[in-house]
Amino acid sequence: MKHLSDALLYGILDLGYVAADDAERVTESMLAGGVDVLQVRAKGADEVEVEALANRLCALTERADVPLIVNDFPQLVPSVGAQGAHVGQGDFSVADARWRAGRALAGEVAQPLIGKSTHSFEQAVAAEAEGADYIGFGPLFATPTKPGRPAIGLDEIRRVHEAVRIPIFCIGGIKLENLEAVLAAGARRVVIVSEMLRAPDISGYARRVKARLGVQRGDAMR
Ligand code: TZP
Ligand code: MG
Repeated sequence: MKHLSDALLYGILDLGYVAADDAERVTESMLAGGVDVLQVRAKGADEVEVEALANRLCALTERADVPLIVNDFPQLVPSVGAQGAHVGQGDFSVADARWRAGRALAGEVAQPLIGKSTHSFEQAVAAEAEGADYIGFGPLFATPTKPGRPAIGLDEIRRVHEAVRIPIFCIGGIKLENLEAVLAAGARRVVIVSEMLRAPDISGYARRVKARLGVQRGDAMR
């Protein structure tokens, strides 16, 4: 399984943009384009629906060796065979999510990955202290994918990267047209939802973003 520390592009199969019966095709396209992590997100869907969807995607992510992350329902991690769960500020604590994600099949899901959404420098530092494996940091820009949440802008990205050691995935309104500005502000890893899912050529789109993020990483290592 690809390690999170190598992940640059985090994709989300979001039912707000993808019809459920198109989920496999879109997931395959994202994986073919080099998405390093795949989250399944279905706001408004109940646990049974999310489990069914995640089950369908698990075989695909396994074949691609990409971690599958379930949004909002850490308790589904063992039954689905996913690698982890993502929780928001108002959801479970990291410890609680980890317990739910790992308890049923503790032997098989030894180390579920737990990610947490953060919306400020303070929340980012707190999520690492709480034991999260990674954080989302945003929304950088206002976005219809997460309506009603104010944009936090680019100003804190560098400070968060200086203070937080776990992987930081910047998120929210990121597009090819602002990616340079996001990276120039100190970001290394990104989540892109709507622009990727709406792209006519999803794998080509992901490849373009990955190429740009990879160049950035190469620069950092020199
Ligand atoms: N959390 C913060 S912003 C966001 C989530 C799930 C949505 C990001 O979607 P998009 O379409 O890339 O702005
Ligand atoms: Mg949530």
